[in-house]
Formats: sequence, structure tokens, C-alpha cells
Amino acid sequence: MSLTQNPNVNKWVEEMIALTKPEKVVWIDGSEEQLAQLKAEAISTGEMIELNQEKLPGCIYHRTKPNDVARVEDRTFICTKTKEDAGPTNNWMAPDEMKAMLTPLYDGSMKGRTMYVIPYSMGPIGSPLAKVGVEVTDSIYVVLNMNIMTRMGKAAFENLGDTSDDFVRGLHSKADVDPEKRYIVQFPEENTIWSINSAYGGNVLLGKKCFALRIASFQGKNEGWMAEHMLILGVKKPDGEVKYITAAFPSACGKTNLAMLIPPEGYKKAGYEVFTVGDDIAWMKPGEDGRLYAINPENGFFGVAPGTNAKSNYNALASTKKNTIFTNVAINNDDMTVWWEGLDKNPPVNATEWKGAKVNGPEFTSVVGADGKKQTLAHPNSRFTAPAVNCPCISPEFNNPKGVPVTAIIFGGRRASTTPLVYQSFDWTHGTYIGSAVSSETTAAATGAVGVLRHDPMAMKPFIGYNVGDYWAHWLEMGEKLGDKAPKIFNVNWFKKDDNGNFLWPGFGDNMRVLDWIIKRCEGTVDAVETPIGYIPKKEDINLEGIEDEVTPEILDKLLDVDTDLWKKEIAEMRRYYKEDIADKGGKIPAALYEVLDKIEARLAK
Ligand code: GTP
Ligand code: SPV
Ligand code: MN
Repeated sequence: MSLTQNPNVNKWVEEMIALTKPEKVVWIDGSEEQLAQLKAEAISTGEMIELNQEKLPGCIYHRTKPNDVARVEDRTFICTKTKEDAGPTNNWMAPDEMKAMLTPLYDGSMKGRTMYVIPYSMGPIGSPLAKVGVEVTDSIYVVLNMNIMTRMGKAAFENLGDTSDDFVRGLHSKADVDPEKRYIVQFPEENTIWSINSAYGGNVLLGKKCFALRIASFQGKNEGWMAEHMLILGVKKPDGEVKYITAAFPSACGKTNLAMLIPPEGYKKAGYEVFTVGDDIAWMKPGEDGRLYAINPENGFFGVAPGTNAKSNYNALASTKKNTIFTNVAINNDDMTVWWEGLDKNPPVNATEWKGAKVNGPEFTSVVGADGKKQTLAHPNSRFTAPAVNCPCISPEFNNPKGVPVTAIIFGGRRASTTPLVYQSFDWTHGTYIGSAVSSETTAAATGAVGVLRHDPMAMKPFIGYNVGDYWAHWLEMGEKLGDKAPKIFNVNWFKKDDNGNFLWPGFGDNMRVLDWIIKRCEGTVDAVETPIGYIPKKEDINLEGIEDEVTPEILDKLLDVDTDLWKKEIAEMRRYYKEDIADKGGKIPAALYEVLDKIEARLAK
């Protein structure tokens, strides 16, 4: 029975039932009883595996098909009325044409199955920045994940009210999980998402990338706010003040890690603390005082498992110790716990690898595959879905409906060379340029080659729900609106390498040293060196106490180096990118960004 009187919701759900023809329809109220029953059902059918309930209470395991382990960018579409409105960074098809193609795939796709109707809120219920979605799906895995990642259940409908039409309609069917018929489709003009033939993460948890970024970025453009692929963290200083920082890095480039960082000893002793507000997505809007405020629309973390350990990210690991869903990691059959590469140096002997084969872990992981790399027990994009409340450093402001005021915005990516450890933009317009110029080596978070340098403006290439030129114009408009209250914009690179391919910067907790400089720049309490690309720290202003042996003066020189020749190439590549990849393909680049490019070029030529 429907959980709402809202005729817009009920009419749409009726249409979806008529299309997909489920045997049964279950409305998800969010109650403990209902969730426990669904979990038990998923375990009894083998869809989920129960883990050791003493060591990992409430934790369950799920394995996806080997062809269904990451986002599929080549099968993701933005279906606006005109191709120009989707712009050069998106695949496009006319909405009618797309629906005509997909309708036969959805027709009867839930026959013999149950349809779950999931009401959810992105953002704290009652927050003026929050928005409601309804996802219908034939996957219990989706229901259980949405329960962790969103505020799911009846309460979301209370927020919508009995008459509003302002909710995002999400239709998901795993259908046959056929990769050739897999489509992830956004209709931004209709607040609608259609996803079919996948059962993995970002493709099917429709509140996340599909709604909170692709649809929401379009809504934000029209309503005067921003939806960004950004973590949100708070740094509490010894004087008790908390400064909030957001940071956009491409997928699997360190957002979860930075959001939960533990400061080095010296900082802890001095009284610094870091709090997590969000690890992946920020919705930001000017507040009454004219400053930019950010909320995390999510309620949990869908984090990369490999590389997560007590040293690299203690807080993330602690978050996964109860009520967590693990996807595509390895199982230790001796005690039904989980394992992944980088957890520790002891792969379980009695292991089940992520595809489901029982193997001897140490033997299995010593085999070099055809690609020259060692086999892994966990998939490189294996993930944990952990409730935010589990996080030891969750911010007291996590549920604040107003959000938190943002002092600094950081861009970054994986760059083996060229980009220094940190630099500051001259102003918001220059900062917007820096965002447009983010490029990064690709990761396992999306299907396709790994380690290839590609442009990923604002870390949003796969997520901008409209024309990237208009998106950059929106950034500039927001800067104008915020005026002198706008956050300061920075760029970081934790991934610069030496000639032997080793990272120059220790990263992780030591990134606090860079945040420290950024905060001081915002407060105006530290000087900087002006270079053609922006302000660089004076060497003595990066606190290296405790890591002097690792980061020698020579290494710091390399980290902060702005190599004129490499930067001339970088700028030439940006000109090519703006022209060939954007302007020639229907993206209108704001004149102000070309002016920034001209100025950097002129400074480099001097
Ligand atoms: P998505 O959830 O895909 O959006 O990823 P993310 O941006 O949250 O990335 P995450 O923090 O999960 O990190 C991805 C990978 O980068 C992990 O393997 C980390 O160990 C590694 N990583 C994170 N921070 C650092 C760092 O400061 N230095 C180095 N060298 N590696 C890092
Ligand atoms: C990302 O790829 O940026 C993720 C994981 O955060 S997913 O939800 O699959 O998009
Ligand atoms: Mn992400």
C-alpha cells in the first residue's frame, strides 16, 4: 500500500508498475522490522552473505557480476531536448528516442520479482537545502544501500508533502545485468533517472551520482546553488574555531581519505582536530549572511576499500566495523571477515576472492597476470557502504539543516608531474579557471583504462548534468554573487612522483600540513610567493616537523617547483582542450576564462 497521499508520486509509481510488471510491490517505510526482514531474505537467497556477527555486527557481503563493477561512463547519457544543452562532456540522445529504446527493455523486466518503492531525502530531513527522491528498484541490495546512504523511508514523504511535484523519479531495474543493454540515463528537464542492467554502486544507488550530482547540478544552475563532487571537512584550531573546507578530487583520488584525516602528532598536541561532514558530494548555497554554506546530501560513505587501513584511514576503517555492506572485497573463510589489498600484509590463506573462487590468498596474490600486474583478491574498485554515524570523527554539524560555512575550496587530481603540492588562485575567476583545468590519471572507479591523464573539470566530467560551458558560467555567477565573502580557491596534488615513480609527498594525515597553510592564507596570517600560475607557499611556511627525514629540502623544492617549460605545455594543452574538446563541440566558454588563460600565458612568457 502506498505510503503517501501525494498524487504525483502515486501516479508515477502506477506507471512504473504498469511498465515493469512486478509480481509484488513493497513500499519501503524505513522501519527496523522491514529492513531486518529484507536483509534476512537477501541472505536466504544468497544475494547477500552474512559476515561474522561478533566481529562485524550487522555487516553483510555482496558480490556483483564481474562485468558490473564500476560506473560506465560510455553508457551514461544526459537526455535534454537539445544536444547543445547536454554539451560536449556528455553522451546525448533526445528524450523521446531514449525512452523508445529503453521502454522495451523495462517492459516486464520485473516479472516474477518484487518492486521496492524507496522514498528518500538527500540532505537532512527538514533542511531547506534537502531534496526528495523516489527510487523504484527490483534489488534488495539497492534498498539496503540506500538505507545507509540516504535518509530513507516514510519521513522523506513528510518532507515532500501531499501535493508537491518536486521529487526526483528514479527507475532502476537490474533486468538481466546485460552489459550490452546497460544504460544510466538522466532526464534533467523531467527530474527523472532511468537505470537498467546494472546492479553496482553509482549506477544504481540513484540518489548518489545520478541525482545528487547530475540532476542536482542542473537544478542548482536554475535555482542559484551548486552541486559538486566535493568532500566537506572541518578543521578545529587550538583556539576552538572550526574552519570548513570543501575539496573536489576525481573518483578514487583521495576525498574520503582527506575528509577523515588524522592530524600528525604535533598538530594533535597543539589542539587541532579534523571533523568529517561529507566525503563525496557537497550541495552549496549562499546563506543569509552572504557566505557559502555546504551540506552533505548523503548519510553514509560508499568508500574505496583497497588501500584503507588503520594507518592510512583509521576513521574510515572504524566506520566499517558495524552495519556495513561490503561489495567485491575478499572474504576470509576462517572467520568470515573481509580483506582487501592494503588492509594488511597478510592475505587470508583460506580466502574467497571477489569473483567467488576459493583460493589460497598468498599464492593467488603472487601470480602476475597478462597485464603484468599481480592478481588481487579484492576488486580495485571494491567498496564499503558505511553509515556516517559510525565515523569516529563525524562532525557535530553533520545534521545541521543550515549546513556549514565554507572558507576554502580545493581542487586536485593525480598528477605525476607539473602540478605543485599546493597553490592558491589569485581570485574566484582564476580559481574557476583552475577548476576547469583539473586533469587527472584515470582510476578503477569507472570502466576503461587506468592511469591515463584526462581532463576532468572540477572533478565533475562524468557528473555535470548540462553544458559544461554553462556550468563554468554558473561558477562565475556564483562568485559574483558571493563577492568578497566567496571562499578562497586552491589546488593540491598529493601524487607528484620522483624519477623512480615514488610519491614525493607522504600524503594522508600529513596533508594536514597543507590544510594548515591554506587556512592561514584565508586568515591572511602567512605570506606567499607569487608565480605565473598562482601563490605558492614559502618553503619555511610548510610545517615539516616530524617528517624532516622524509621530506628533505630538496624534495620540498621538487614539490613546490613551478617548471616554466612544463607549464607552457600545460597552458598550450588547455588552449587545445578549450578549443577542440569544448568550444568546437558546442561548449560556450566564458570570455573571463580565456582572459585568465591569456594572463597566465603572458606571465609565463616573461
Ligand atoms: P571516490 O569514492 O571514488 O569518489 O574516491 P575518493 O576520492 O573518496 O578516494 P579515496 O579517498 O577513497 O582514495 C582513493 C585511493 O587513493 C586510495 O587507494 C587511497 O589509499 C589513495 N590516497 C588517498 N589519499 C592519498 C594521499 O594523500 N596520498 C596517496 N599517495 N594516496 C592517497
Ligand atoms: C565515484 O566513482 O566517484 C564514486 C563511486 O564515488 S560511485 O558511487 O560508484 O560513483
Ligand atoms: Mn565519488
